[in-house]
Amino acid sequence: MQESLWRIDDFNDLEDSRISLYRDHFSQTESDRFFSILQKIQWSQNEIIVFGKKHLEPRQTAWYGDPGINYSYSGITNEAKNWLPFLEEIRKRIQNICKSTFNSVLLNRYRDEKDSVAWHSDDEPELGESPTIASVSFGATRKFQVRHKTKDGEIFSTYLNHGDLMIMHPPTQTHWIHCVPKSSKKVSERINLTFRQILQS
Ligand SMILES: O=C(O)CCC(=O)C(=O)O
Repeated sequence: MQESLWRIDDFNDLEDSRISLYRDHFSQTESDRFFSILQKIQWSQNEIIVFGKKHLEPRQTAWYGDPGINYSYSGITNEAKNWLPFLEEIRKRIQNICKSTFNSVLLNRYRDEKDSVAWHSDDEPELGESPTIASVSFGATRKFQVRHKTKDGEIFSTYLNHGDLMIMHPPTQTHWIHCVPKSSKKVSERINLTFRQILQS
C-alpha cells in the first residue's frame, strides 16, 4: 500500500478532512513539566474486544472528565475521574485555539515501540455526528497515520513530537481512520491526550 509523508502544509489538503497541526504548541519547559506529571498518574491496561476476541490493549490509558461522563470503545467503558489541575490548564489552552469545548480527555501511554493503537476513527455515538478531537503529545516522537475510509487506501504519515497539538476538525472522523503503528526501531515513552466532548443523554 502506498505511504506518503505528509508535510504540515498538506494537512488541509486531504479530501473530506480538516486537520490542523500546531508544532511546539507547548514549550519545551511546559512539555517537560506535563510529561513528568503524566508519568505519575494512575494508568490502566484494559482488556478490549477486537473481532470478538479479548486482548490486552497495547497501551495504557486513563479517562478524566466532568462528573458522570462515560466513554465506551472496543468493549470497555471508562468512568471519568475528576479533572486534575494540570489537565484543566491544558484543556483551557487548547479550547482557546479550537473554539470548541471539551468535557473529557482520554490519556494514552505508549510505553515503548511495541505499544500502538490500531486503525480506527473516533466515531462512537456519544461523540455526536462529527466531533472535533484535539490531540496533544508529550515524550517520544511517534508516527501518526491516516487513511481514507473508502478511497484508494493511500496512507498519509506524519510524526507527532513533544509539545505538538493536532486538531481533527469535522468531518475528518466521518471519512478517515487513523492509527499509531508499532515501530521497528526502539522508542521511549510517549503520552498522548485526546480531548473530546461527550454528549450526555
Ligand atoms: O496517540 C495518538 O496520537 C492517537 C490516539 C488515538 O487515536 C485515540 O486515542 O483515539
